[in-house]
Amino acid sequence: MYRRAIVRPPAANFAAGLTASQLGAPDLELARRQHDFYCRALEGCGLELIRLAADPDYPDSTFVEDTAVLTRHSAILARPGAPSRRGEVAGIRGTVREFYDIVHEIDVPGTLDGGDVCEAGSHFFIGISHRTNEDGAQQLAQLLAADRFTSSTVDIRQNNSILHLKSGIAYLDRNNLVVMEELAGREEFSGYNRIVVSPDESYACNCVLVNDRVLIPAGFPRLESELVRRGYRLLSLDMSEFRKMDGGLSCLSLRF
Ligand code: CIR
Repeated sequence: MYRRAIVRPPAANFAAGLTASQLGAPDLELARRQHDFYCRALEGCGLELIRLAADPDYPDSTFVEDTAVLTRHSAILARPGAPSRRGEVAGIRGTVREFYDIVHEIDVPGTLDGGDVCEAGSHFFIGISHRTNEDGAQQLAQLLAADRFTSSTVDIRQNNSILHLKSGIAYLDRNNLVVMEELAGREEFSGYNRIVVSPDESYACNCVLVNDRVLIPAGFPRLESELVRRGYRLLSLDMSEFRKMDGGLSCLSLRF
């Protein structure tokens, strides 16, 4: 069960963030409204929100998930692979320390984005991407091992359609893994009940189980019906403006 989540609304210069999506510029007002709905959905799932102030020094800082990995034992502050995002970690360190006694940090030369880290019960998948390097993944794996978590890496550097590992997979519960078609055949995922998502719905792979609900981006009816068929209760959220900035649903919060 999650009790809390850290969120940060988009800043006025949100549109100046990194993106390769070619979906056009985001509408700031709409992004703010979508963020409000997202926050209300988390509260509706029983979470207390820790709301950070918008930070115009970092236009991508609304994607708080990339700055840390929070487990039930400790917090690991990430070291984002994009130089323009590295300073975001300083903006979350104090908040993380308020809630965690044990706070580790990924060090040079490691890079790690939280969006590349997928918790699946007591196992963690760590994506090696254009943001997370092998050194960062190794550092995280060692920190997790000290807390008796297992982990394995998944190299997604050849999968150009996704930015982070969690753009293409989501672990729900009961061994159920939502996975984009392109990654579904990977040996790493063979032991899971794979819910395979077709390419036209692959943005919805980035969904997240928050207590008794699955939060899912709106507009992906086949994945929705498949999840409902498997007994999940859904909350669908319009994510259009975050998608324009390559952001998935999970990256708007750090849940713990
Ligand atoms: C970036 O390129 O870093 C941001 N514009 C989007 C980050 C999205 N984060 C995520 O999927 N975990």
